[in-house]
Amino acid sequence: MSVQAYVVRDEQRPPDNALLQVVQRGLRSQPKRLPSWLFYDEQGSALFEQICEQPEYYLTRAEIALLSEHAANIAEVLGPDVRLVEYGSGHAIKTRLLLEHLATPVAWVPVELSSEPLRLGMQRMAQHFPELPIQPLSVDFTRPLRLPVPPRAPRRTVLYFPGSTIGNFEEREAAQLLRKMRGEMGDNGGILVGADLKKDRATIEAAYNDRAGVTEAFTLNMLTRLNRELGCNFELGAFRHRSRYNAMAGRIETYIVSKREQRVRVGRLQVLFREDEAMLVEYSCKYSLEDFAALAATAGLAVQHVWTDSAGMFSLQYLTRSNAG
Ligand code: AVJ
Repeated sequence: MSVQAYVVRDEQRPPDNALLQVVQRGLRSQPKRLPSWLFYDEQGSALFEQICEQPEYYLTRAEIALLSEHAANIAEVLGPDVRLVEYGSGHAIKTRLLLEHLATPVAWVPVELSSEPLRLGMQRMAQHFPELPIQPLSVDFTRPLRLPVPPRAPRRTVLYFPGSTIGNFEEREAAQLLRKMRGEMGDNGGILVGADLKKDRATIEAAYNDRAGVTEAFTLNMLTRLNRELGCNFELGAFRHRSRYNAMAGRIETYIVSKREQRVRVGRLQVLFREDEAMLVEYSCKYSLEDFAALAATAGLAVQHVWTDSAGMFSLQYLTRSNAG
C-alpha cells in the first residue's frame, strides 16, 4: 500500500510583513515559540509525506487501516446525500476510501489555503470520481467559512478533519475550532475528526524521532524557510530537534534547541539563544476516548461513534450537536 501522506495546511499565514511580525513576536516571547504551521512550505510538506512513510510514524498507516476496515460502516452512519467538507485538500487514500462508500454524495468541498496542493487534490479526486461535484474553498480553515451553495440539497453536511491535525491545537484552541465547526455543519450536520490515541511513551516518542532523521529534517526546515523568506541567518548545524512526550499534558512537545550560545538576525532584531535553550515549535496532543469526549462536550458536541484501527492506535470520531450545546 502506498501511504500517500496528506497535504497539510500550508502558508496559513498573513501576507509578508506580517510573517516577520509573527516570527519576531515568537522569538521575543519567553520561552521562545514559533507556530507549527511554519513547517509547511513546499519542502516541509514533502518532508511530512516522507515522515508518513517512516516505520515509526504509525499515525497515517493506522488511520488508513481504520478506514479500510470501517469505511462501509462509517458511510452507513453518515447516511446518503452527504456534503463532505474537508479541512485540508484531500488525503488521496483517506478521502477516497470514504467517498467510495458514501451513498450519492452531494459534493466534496476541500478547504485549503494553499493553491497548489488544492489544485493537485482536486485533480486526483476528479479522476477517481468524475461525477462528483467539487467545490473548492481556498481559505484558512481556522477562520469562519462561507460554504458554497451546494448543487442540490444535502441531507447532512459533514466536516471531515483527518490526520490528527487537531492535535496541533492546544485544548482551548481545539475547543474553539470545534465550536466554529459546529456552527458550520448546521443542526443535522456532523464532524468526522481523526484523533491520535494515548499509548506507551516509547511508541509515541519513536514516531517523532524516526531513526532515518526525517522528522529532525522536517523540524529544522523551519529555520531554512525563515532564512529564505525573512533573510534570517540561522546556522542549521547549530540547532537540533527534540521531541518528548509530556505524559501529564498528554502531548508530544517538539523543540528546536540551540547547541550553543548564539545570535540570530530576524529582520532588525538580533535574537540571543543561550546554550541548550529550547524553542517550542509544535504540540501533538494525544487523547484517551474520555479526553476527546470531554473536549467535544466543551464545544457543545457529543461523540456519536468512535472507530479505531484493530491495534487501537488511532481513532476517528463522529461528533454531532449535543442537546446541551
Ligand atoms: C500533521 C499534525 C498530524 O502532529 O503528528 C509529524 C505533524 N510533526 N511529525 C503530527 C508532525 C512531526 C503531524 N500532523
